[in-house]
Amino acid sequence: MAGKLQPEKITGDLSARGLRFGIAVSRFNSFITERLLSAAVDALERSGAQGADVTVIHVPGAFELPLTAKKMALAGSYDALIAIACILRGETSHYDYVCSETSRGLQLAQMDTGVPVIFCVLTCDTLEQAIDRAGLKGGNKGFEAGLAAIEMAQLCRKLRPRAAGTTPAEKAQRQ
Ligand code: INI
Repeated sequence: MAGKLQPEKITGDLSARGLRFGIAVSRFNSFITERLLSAAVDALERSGAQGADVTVIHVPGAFELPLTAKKMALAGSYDALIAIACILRGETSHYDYVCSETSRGLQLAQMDTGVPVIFCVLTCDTLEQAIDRAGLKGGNKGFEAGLAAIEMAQLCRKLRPRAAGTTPAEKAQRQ
């Protein structure tokens, strides 16, 4: 008979107490990015993060986020990182290069280091679209990023490699 098996479920809870977070934020389009930053810090604080456990680093633009995130991850001081920027489409193809390299670089940073890097990068056609996502109609993507950082930090703690000799297969072999 099917349907009896109860799978083990692993989830990251939303308590930030005792966790350390790094936030890299772009100065470009700071009217938007500072609002995203405030909301991200608000989410961490309301979930129990202490002031000393949150570090904010400002960078010139979105394109500088991947290297900054990777260096922060390699420092070993953070359970999760948040990368914040706002990229607005202009008249040339510059937007496409900045978007693709920023997203690719941030994904590489988390895959190379194993430290979660939350993608809080708005990619918008208009300033109005960005404003909507930084505290107006579309909520605030910074707050969502703060919660995602906590969840991923908690999840990654639970997914740490087991010590040698303690996997279920190894235990079964000894019996
Ligand atoms: N950086 C942004 O964060 N947002 C933008 O909209 C943007 N535009 O449109 O040019 C932008 N450009 C700067 C870029 O991120 C780098 O800082 C710059 O090229 C220096 O490397």
